[in-house]
Amino acid sequence: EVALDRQDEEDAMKDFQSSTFVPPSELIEQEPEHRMKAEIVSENVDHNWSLAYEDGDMKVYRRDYEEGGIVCDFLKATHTVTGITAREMAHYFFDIDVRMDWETTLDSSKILEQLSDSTLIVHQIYKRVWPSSQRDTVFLSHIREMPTHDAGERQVNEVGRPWIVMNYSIEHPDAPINKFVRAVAVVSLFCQTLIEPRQEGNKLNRDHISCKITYISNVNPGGWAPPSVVRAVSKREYPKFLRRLSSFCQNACEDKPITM
Ligand code: 18C
Repeated sequence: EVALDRQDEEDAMKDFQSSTFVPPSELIEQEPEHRMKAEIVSENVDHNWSLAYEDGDMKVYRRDYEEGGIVCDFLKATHTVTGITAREMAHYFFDIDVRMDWETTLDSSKILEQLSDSTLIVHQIYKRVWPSSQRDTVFLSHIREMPTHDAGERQVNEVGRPWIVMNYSIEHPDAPINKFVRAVAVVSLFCQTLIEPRQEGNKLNRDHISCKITYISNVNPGGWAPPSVVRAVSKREYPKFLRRLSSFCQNACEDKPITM
Protein backbone atom coordinates (compact mmCIF):
# COMPACT_ATOMS: atom_id res chain seq x y z
CA GLU A 1 0.00 0.00 0.00
CA VAL A 2 1.33 3.45 -0.88
CA ALA A 3 0.42 6.35 1.36
CA LEU A 4 -0.23 9.70 -0.30
CA ASP A 5 1.55 12.65 1.24
CA ARG A 6 -0.37 15.86 1.87
CA GLN A 7 0.67 17.51 -1.39
CA ASP A 8 -0.28 14.42 -3.43
CA GLU A 9 -3.59 14.31 -1.71
CA GLU A 10 -4.28 17.98 -2.44
CA ASP A 11 -3.25 17.52 -6.07
CA ALA A 12 -5.45 14.48 -6.43
CA MET A 13 -8.37 16.39 -4.99
CA LYS A 14 -7.78 19.32 -7.36
CA ASP A 15 -7.61 16.92 -10.33
CA PHE A 16 -10.82 15.32 -9.24
CA GLN A 17 -12.56 18.65 -8.73
CA SER A 18 -11.47 20.03 -12.08
CA SER A 19 -12.33 16.83 -13.93
CA THR A 20 -15.28 17.16 -16.29
CA PHE A 21 -16.55 13.71 -15.40
CA VAL A 22 -19.54 13.92 -13.09
CA PRO A 23 -20.19 10.64 -11.31
CA PRO A 24 -23.83 9.63 -11.88
CA SER A 25 -24.48 9.49 -8.13
CA GLU A 26 -24.31 13.27 -8.07
CA LEU A 27 -27.05 13.53 -10.65
CA ILE A 28 -29.67 12.81 -8.04
CA GLU A 29 -28.94 16.10 -6.35
CA GLN A 30 -31.10 19.06 -7.32
CA GLU A 31 -30.48 19.95 -10.97
CA PRO A 32 -30.20 23.72 -11.53
CA GLU A 33 -32.46 25.45 -14.10
CA HIS A 34 -31.25 25.30 -17.71
CA ARG A 35 -32.73 24.78 -21.15
CA MET A 36 -32.16 21.00 -21.20
CA LYS A 37 -33.45 20.31 -17.70
CA ALA A 38 -36.66 18.70 -18.92
CA GLU A 39 -34.61 16.28 -21.03
CA ILE A 40 -32.62 14.87 -18.19
CA VAL A 41 -34.46 14.96 -14.90
CA SER A 42 -38.12 14.44 -15.60
CA GLU A 43 -39.66 11.07 -16.19
CA ASN A 44 -42.87 12.84 -16.99
CA VAL A 45 -43.69 13.64 -20.54
CA ASP A 46 -45.51 16.85 -21.36
CA HIS A 47 -47.04 18.21 -24.58
CA ASN A 48 -43.57 18.61 -26.13
CA TRP A 49 -43.22 14.86 -26.32
CA SER A 50 -45.13 12.60 -28.64
CA LEU A 51 -45.80 8.95 -28.12
CA ALA A 52 -43.96 7.26 -30.97
CA TYR A 53 -44.69 3.68 -30.04
CA GLU A 54 -46.66 1.75 -27.45
CA ASP A 55 -46.91 -1.97 -26.79
CA GLY A 56 -48.16 -3.24 -23.42
CA ASP A 57 -45.91 -1.75 -20.74
CA MET A 58 -43.52 -0.32 -23.30
CA LYS A 59 -43.83 3.35 -24.19
CA VAL A 60 -41.45 5.20 -26.48
CA TYR A 61 -41.64 8.99 -26.67
CA ARG A 62 -39.77 11.37 -28.90
CA ARG A 63 -39.25 15.04 -29.01
CA ASP A 64 -38.20 16.73 -32.24
CA TYR A 65 -34.84 18.43 -32.17
CA GLU A 66 -32.57 19.44 -35.03
CA GLU A 67 -29.08 20.92 -35.06
CA GLY A 68 -28.16 22.62 -38.32
CA GLY A 69 -30.59 20.47 -40.27
CA ILE A 70 -29.38 17.25 -38.62
CA VAL A 71 -32.03 15.28 -36.77
CA CYS A 72 -30.96 14.74 -33.13
CA ASP A 73 -34.38 13.95 -31.60
CA PHE A 74 -34.63 13.24 -27.89
CA LEU A 75 -35.93 9.86 -27.02
CA LYS A 76 -37.39 8.61 -23.79
CA ALA A 77 -38.81 5.17 -23.17
CA THR A 78 -40.27 3.35 -20.23
CA HIS A 79 -40.87 -0.34 -19.89
CA THR A 80 -41.49 -2.90 -17.18
CA VAL A 81 -39.79 -6.25 -17.58
CA THR A 82 -41.04 -9.15 -15.49
CA GLY A 83 -38.82 -11.67 -13.69
CA ILE A 84 -35.62 -9.64 -13.40
CA THR A 85 -34.09 -7.06 -11.05
CA ALA A 86 -32.64 -3.63 -11.75
CA ARG A 87 -29.15 -4.93 -11.10
CA GLU A 88 -29.53 -7.79 -13.57
CA MET A 89 -30.93 -5.54 -16.28
CA ALA A 90 -28.21 -2.92 -15.83
CA HIS A 91 -25.54 -5.62 -15.76
CA TYR A 92 -26.54 -7.17 -19.09
CA PHE A 93 -26.91 -3.77 -20.75
CA PHE A 94 -23.40 -2.85 -19.60
CA ASP A 95 -21.66 -6.19 -20.24
CA ILE A 96 -19.98 -5.98 -23.62
CA ASP A 97 -19.49 -9.78 -23.74
CA VAL A 98 -23.21 -10.26 -24.40
CA ARG A 99 -23.79 -7.12 -26.46
CA MET A 100 -23.88 -8.86 -29.82
CA ASP A 101 -26.48 -11.29 -28.43
CA TRP A 102 -29.14 -8.57 -28.18
CA GLU A 103 -27.90 -5.50 -30.04
CA THR A 104 -28.87 -5.73 -33.73
CA THR A 105 -27.56 -2.38 -34.99
CA LEU A 106 -23.88 -3.32 -34.70
CA ASP A 107 -21.12 -4.68 -36.87
CA SER A 108 -18.75 -4.65 -33.89
CA SER A 109 -18.25 -3.56 -30.30
CA LYS A 110 -14.78 -3.39 -28.81
CA ILE A 111 -13.27 -2.27 -25.48
CA LEU A 112 -10.58 0.38 -26.05
CA GLU A 113 -9.82 0.78 -22.37
CA GLN A 114 -11.04 -0.68 -19.12
CA LEU A 115 -10.70 2.01 -16.48
CA SER A 116 -12.28 -0.04 -13.69
CA ASP A 117 -14.80 -2.86 -13.23
CA SER A 118 -17.56 -0.33 -13.77
CA THR A 119 -16.07 2.02 -16.37
CA LEU A 120 -15.11 1.20 -19.95
CA ILE A 121 -14.25 3.07 -23.11
CA VAL A 122 -15.95 1.37 -26.02
CA HIS A 123 -15.70 1.67 -29.80
CA GLN A 124 -18.72 0.54 -31.80
CA ILE A 125 -19.24 0.26 -35.54
CA TYR A 126 -22.84 0.24 -36.76
CA LYS A 127 -24.44 -1.42 -39.71
CA ARG A 128 -24.64 0.84 -42.70
CA VAL A 129 -28.05 2.36 -43.36
CA TRP A 130 -28.67 2.94 -47.04
CA PRO A 131 -28.17 5.55 -48.52
CA SER A 132 -25.97 7.02 -45.76
CA SER A 133 -22.36 6.49 -44.78
CA GLN A 134 -21.57 3.99 -42.07
CA ARG A 135 -21.34 5.37 -38.51
CA ASP A 136 -19.19 4.61 -35.49
CA THR A 137 -19.16 5.84 -31.86
CA VAL A 138 -16.63 6.02 -29.05
CA PHE A 139 -18.13 6.31 -25.60
CA LEU A 140 -17.51 6.07 -21.92
CA SER A 141 -19.70 3.41 -20.39
CA HIS A 142 -20.33 3.44 -16.67
CA ILE A 143 -22.50 1.32 -14.40
CA ARG A 144 -23.41 2.00 -10.80
CA GLU A 145 -25.86 1.39 -8.02
CA MET A 146 -27.35 4.68 -6.93
CA PRO A 147 -27.63 5.87 -3.36
CA THR A 148 -31.19 5.54 -2.07
CA HIS A 149 -33.04 8.45 -3.59
CA ASP A 150 -35.86 10.69 -2.38
CA ALA A 151 -38.87 8.86 -1.04
CA GLY A 152 -40.92 11.01 -3.43
CA GLU A 153 -39.22 9.54 -6.49
CA ARG A 154 -39.70 5.93 -5.51
CA GLN A 155 -42.15 3.72 -7.34
CA VAL A 156 -44.94 1.99 -5.48
CA ASN A 157 -43.53 -1.45 -4.48
CA GLU A 158 -39.97 -0.42 -5.26
CA VAL A 159 -37.27 -2.24 -3.31
CA GLY A 160 -33.51 -1.94 -3.12
CA ARG A 161 -31.58 0.73 -4.88
CA PRO A 162 -31.81 1.85 -8.50
CA TRP A 163 -29.03 0.98 -10.95
CA ILE A 164 -27.93 3.16 -13.81
CA VAL A 165 -25.79 2.73 -16.90
CA MET A 166 -24.60 5.79 -18.76
CA ASN A 167 -23.00 5.76 -22.19
CA TYR A 168 -21.70 9.03 -23.45
CA SER A 169 -19.49 9.96 -26.32
CA ILE A 170 -15.90 10.99 -25.84
CA GLU A 171 -12.81 11.10 -28.03
CA HIS A 172 -10.04 8.54 -27.80
CA PRO A 173 -6.58 8.42 -29.43
CA ASP A 174 -6.97 4.71 -30.31
CA ALA A 175 -10.05 5.44 -32.40
CA PRO A 176 -9.41 8.50 -34.54
CA ILE A 177 -12.18 9.56 -36.91
CA ASN A 178 -11.31 8.23 -40.35
CA LYS A 179 -13.27 5.49 -42.05
CA PHE A 180 -16.70 6.23 -40.64
CA VAL A 181 -18.88 9.18 -39.79
CA ARG A 182 -18.60 9.66 -36.03
CA ALA A 183 -22.01 9.74 -34.34
CA VAL A 184 -22.34 11.32 -30.90
CA ALA A 185 -24.63 9.79 -28.31
CA VAL A 186 -25.79 10.37 -24.76
CA VAL A 187 -27.64 7.37 -23.41
CA SER A 188 -28.78 6.37 -19.99
CA LEU A 189 -30.64 3.36 -18.69
CA PHE A 190 -32.16 3.79 -15.24
CA CYS A 191 -33.50 0.62 -13.59
CA GLN A 192 -35.68 0.10 -10.51
CA THR A 193 -36.72 -3.20 -8.93
CA LEU A 194 -40.42 -3.67 -8.12
CA ILE A 195 -41.83 -6.43 -5.93
CA GLU A 196 -45.40 -7.74 -5.89
CA PRO A 197 -46.86 -7.95 -2.41
CA ARG A 198 -46.98 -11.63 -1.44
CA GLN A 199 -48.37 -13.66 1.43
CA GLU A 200 -46.22 -13.97 4.48
CA GLY A 201 -44.05 -17.07 4.42
CA ASN A 202 -44.13 -17.22 0.59
CA LYS A 203 -40.61 -17.48 -0.68
CA LEU A 204 -39.62 -14.74 -3.10
CA ASN A 205 -39.31 -16.00 -6.68
CA ARG A 206 -39.00 -14.45 -10.12
CA ASP A 207 -42.79 -14.25 -10.52
CA HIS A 208 -42.83 -11.59 -7.80
CA ILE A 209 -40.25 -9.25 -9.27
CA SER A 210 -40.00 -6.90 -12.21
CA CYS A 211 -37.71 -4.17 -13.40
CA LYS A 212 -38.95 -0.75 -14.38
CA ILE A 213 -36.67 0.86 -16.91
CA THR A 214 -36.42 4.45 -18.01
CA TYR A 215 -34.20 4.83 -21.04
CA ILE A 216 -33.17 8.15 -22.49
CA SER A 217 -31.14 8.75 -25.58
CA ASN A 218 -29.98 11.60 -27.74
CA VAL A 219 -28.04 10.71 -30.86
CA ASN A 220 -26.41 13.13 -33.25
CA PRO A 221 -25.75 11.08 -36.39
CA GLY A 222 -22.80 13.39 -37.09
CA GLY A 223 -22.94 14.74 -40.59
CA TRP A 224 -26.08 15.05 -42.60
CA ALA A 225 -28.42 12.13 -43.03
CA PRO A 226 -31.88 12.25 -44.58
CA PRO A 227 -34.26 13.22 -41.70
CA SER A 228 -36.96 10.81 -42.85
CA VAL A 229 -34.49 7.92 -42.80
CA VAL A 230 -33.09 8.87 -39.37
CA ARG A 231 -36.62 9.05 -37.91
CA ALA A 232 -37.70 5.81 -39.57
CA VAL A 233 -34.61 3.98 -38.26
CA SER A 234 -35.20 5.32 -34.72
CA LYS A 235 -38.85 4.40 -34.79
CA ARG A 236 -37.99 0.84 -35.70
CA GLU A 237 -34.80 0.30 -33.69
CA TYR A 238 -35.66 1.58 -30.19
CA PRO A 239 -38.70 -0.68 -29.60
CA LYS A 240 -36.75 -3.56 -31.10
CA PHE A 241 -33.84 -2.88 -28.74
CA LEU A 242 -36.12 -2.71 -25.68
CA ARG A 243 -37.81 -5.98 -26.60
CA ARG A 244 -34.59 -7.81 -27.39
CA LEU A 245 -32.67 -6.63 -24.32
CA SER A 246 -35.67 -7.54 -22.13
CA SER A 247 -36.06 -11.06 -23.43
CA PHE A 248 -32.30 -11.58 -23.43
CA CYS A 249 -32.21 -10.71 -19.70
CA GLN A 250 -35.22 -12.84 -18.91
CA ASN A 251 -33.64 -15.87 -20.60
CA ALA A 252 -30.22 -15.26 -19.08
CA CYS A 253 -31.66 -15.00 -15.56
CA GLU A 254 -34.35 -17.68 -15.73
CA ASP A 255 -32.53 -20.45 -13.88
CA LYS A 256 -30.21 -18.26 -11.83
CA PRO A 257 -30.74 -17.11 -8.25
CA ILE A 258 -32.15 -13.59 -7.96
CA THR A 259 -29.43 -10.92 -7.68
CA MET A 260 -30.57 -7.80 -5.84
O1 18C B 1 -28.45 2.14 -26.11
C1 18C B 1 -28.36 1.22 -26.88
N1 18C B 1 -27.25 0.53 -27.06
C2 18C B 1 -26.01 0.78 -26.36
C3 18C B 1 -25.07 -0.35 -26.59
O2 18C B 1 -24.83 -0.57 -27.93
C4 18C B 1 -25.37 2.11 -26.73
C5 18C B 1 -25.70 2.54 -28.11
C6 18C B 1 -25.89 3.81 -28.48
C7 18C B 1 -26.50 4.14 -29.79
C8 18C B 1 -25.72 5.10 -30.58
C9 18C B 1 -26.32 5.20 -31.95
C10 18C B 1 -25.42 5.73 -32.96
C11 18C B 1 -26.11 5.82 -34.27
C12 18C B 1 -25.40 5.14 -35.33
C13 18C B 1 -26.21 4.75 -36.51
C14 18C B 1 -27.30 3.76 -36.23
C15 18C B 1 -27.43 2.74 -37.28
C16 18C B 1 -28.59 1.86 -37.03
C17 18C B 1 -28.48 0.62 -37.84
C18 18C B 1 -29.77 -0.11 -37.91
C19 18C B 1 -29.67 -1.40 -38.62
O3 18C B 1 -25.79 3.03 -25.79
C20 18C B 1 -29.57 0.79 -27.72
C21 18C B 1 -29.64 1.58 -28.97
C22 18C B 1 -30.85 1.21 -29.75
C23 18C B 1 -31.08 1.77 -31.10
C24 18C B 1 -30.24 2.89 -31.59
C25 18C B 1 -30.79 3.46 -32.85
C26 18C B 1 -30.25 4.82 -33.09
C27 18C B 1 -30.88 5.47 -34.23
C28 18C B 1 -30.79 6.95 -34.16
C29 18C B 1 -30.04 7.65 -35.19
C30 18C B 1 -30.07 7.03 -36.54
C31 18C B 1 -28.95 7.48 -37.38
C32 18C B 1 -29.00 6.85 -38.69
C33 18C B 1 -27.80 7.10 -39.46
C34 18C B 1 -27.98 7.26 -40.85
C35 18C B 1 -29.34 7.07 -41.35
C36 18C B 1 -29.65 7.81 -42.59
